[in-house]
Amino acid sequence: MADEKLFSGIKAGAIELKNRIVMAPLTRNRARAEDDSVHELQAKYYAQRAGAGLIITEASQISPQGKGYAWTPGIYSQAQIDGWKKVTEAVHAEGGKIVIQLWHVGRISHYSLQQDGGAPVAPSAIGAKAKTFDGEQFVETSEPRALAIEEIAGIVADYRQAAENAKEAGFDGVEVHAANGYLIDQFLRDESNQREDEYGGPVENRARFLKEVMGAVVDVWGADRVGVRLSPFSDANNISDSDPQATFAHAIKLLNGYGLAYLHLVEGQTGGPRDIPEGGDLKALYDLFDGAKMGNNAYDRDKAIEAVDTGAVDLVAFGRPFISNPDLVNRLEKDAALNELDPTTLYGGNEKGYTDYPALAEEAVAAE
Ligand code: 8OZ
Repeated sequence: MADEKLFSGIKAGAIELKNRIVMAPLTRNRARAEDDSVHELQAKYYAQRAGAGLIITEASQISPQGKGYAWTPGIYSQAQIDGWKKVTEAVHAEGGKIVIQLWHVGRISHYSLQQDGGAPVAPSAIGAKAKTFDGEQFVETSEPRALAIEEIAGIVADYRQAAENAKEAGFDGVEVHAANGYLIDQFLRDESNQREDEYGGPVENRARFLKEVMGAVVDVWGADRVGVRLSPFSDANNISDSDPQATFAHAIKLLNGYGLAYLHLVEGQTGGPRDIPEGGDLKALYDLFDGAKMGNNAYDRDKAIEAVDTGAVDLVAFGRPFISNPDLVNRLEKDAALNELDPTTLYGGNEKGYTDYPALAEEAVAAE
């Protein structure tokens, strides 16, 4: 048994983790096409990965309007709640912990994915130069319309209801997805948010939507079962800000006031280089937060052990390694080899490249 701190237990708020290795949220586009619900296939996939100290589910839309890609799951209908119940029960039966990532894509959507075929919504009517997948092909995201101020409370109410639904589905908590150029990130940044009301302008205003969403979700769960994900230095989905250090310092100071379970940061470019731009200081941002810090992006075993040992972070989220290694924690503990990822089965499809990656023991048996 490896005795590095990475493999030791920790409490993130009220959530007790058996180790500090987290399964990052990973979009896999295998929900049922007819109702965006998960089912036995996802229950098996997540249960296989219950060795993680914590699983964060794939991003899950809080409403039909919050959807931006084909076959991503929702958490707003009874069928979706019932599907997620299968997942949480399967993960708990294997001794794991699981939170659901609450998602609204904002402008990263396409007419064809919106319930009424209408425009996706955003803080301002400014399109992203980004692509989405509509079920047949990759398409340019559609021009969004600016949300009327009266509509914003309705979206906050959707977050509240989704948080309630997550409770009914048996999760251990929720993570608010405020990263990667989706709706909350669009409000935070001064390129995508050019509103002239109290949700736009100075950072205090741009962070108002985040604050209202956090308030609603914390109301449902208690702060110690709520985490949040930010990607301060990522330009994922064509997002940008004139001063990300100042924007995210403000956001994190605000978040720190709640006593959340954890702060989850994408370190550098989402799914890309870990580089931080000129004027950016990740440590300074982490230092503004008193609770558990979770780091993500291109960690390997050595880097994760070191980051936890030095106290740079308390938890490390692994993404792609968890796709191809259901028993990733066991493999990291043993310093065993990792399975290669098949990039052709990441998004969409069935059990191939999803629930058929072998664990170590199975591999040994298969090799005999
Ligand atoms: C990959 C493909 C589609 C969506 C994110 C939810 O970047 C996503 C996502 C990732 O946060």
